[in-house]
Amino acid sequence: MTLPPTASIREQQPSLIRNMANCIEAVWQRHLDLSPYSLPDDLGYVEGRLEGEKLIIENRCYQTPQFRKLHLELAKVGAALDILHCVMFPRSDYALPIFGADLVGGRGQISMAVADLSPISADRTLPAPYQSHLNALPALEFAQSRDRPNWGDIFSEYCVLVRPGNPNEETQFLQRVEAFLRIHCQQAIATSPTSDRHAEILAGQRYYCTQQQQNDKTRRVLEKAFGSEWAERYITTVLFDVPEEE
Ligand code: BLA
Repeated sequence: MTLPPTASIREQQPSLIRNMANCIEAVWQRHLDLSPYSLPDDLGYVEGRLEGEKLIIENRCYQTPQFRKLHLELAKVGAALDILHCVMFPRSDYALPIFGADLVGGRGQISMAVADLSPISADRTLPAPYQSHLNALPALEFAQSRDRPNWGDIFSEYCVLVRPGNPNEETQFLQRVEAFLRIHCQQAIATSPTSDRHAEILAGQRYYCTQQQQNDKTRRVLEKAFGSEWAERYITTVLFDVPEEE
């Protein structure tokens, strides 16, 4: 599948967000067999208003034989707030971790960058081949790490949660995301579907979504622009929809 031309708001976002969006789509396209995934009609492209500024949300979604949903979202609130959100949900017959990333910035500065391969197995560890590839990556150096929120027990020991302070730290973050994605796609295509772990996989994915839905910072932005009912629907159907039995 050929991806659509670059989305319009991407050009107006800080370089780390733009570069990361391009990187995510390039790795997906290089490694995976993408087909379209339809969001509810009214939720692909959304505009609202937040404190007098226009909030724009652009979503891109795909699926593949291994992934139920690949979601890349870019959002912008005037000049004040820029967001990249990305989650890769595996299908329930693939015992794969969940890749997730969130970048939040405003007025040229990224205040928070997080990326992880989060385990979903009952023992809450990553599959051994993931661990050996991740252990081989170079050590990271960031001046400002950020504390995990209380719902952040879903994240692995490899989670990067930082405030990047300069171009070198931005590059380190981007390179780590690229490594996560490369390892993840390579592992995913080398993995065979299982028939006996559906319940465990679904429970792990449900817990991941339940915890992410506790992030009040995301909810607050969406509630202020679109109201609480809309925010709840968006969080539970687009950002972190709990998977159904397949
Ligand atoms: C934090 N997410 C945030 C923040 C905002 C948003 C405003 C606070 C930034 C800061 O403290 O500097 C907002 N994020 C959004 C909005 C959307 C979004 C509005 O994606 C979508 C429309 N969040 C995710 C994913 C992860 C994630 C996939 O969506 C991780 C894999 C993590 N976001 C995450 C974490 C924080 C955060 C860990 C910090 C929370 C905290 O410090 O309390």
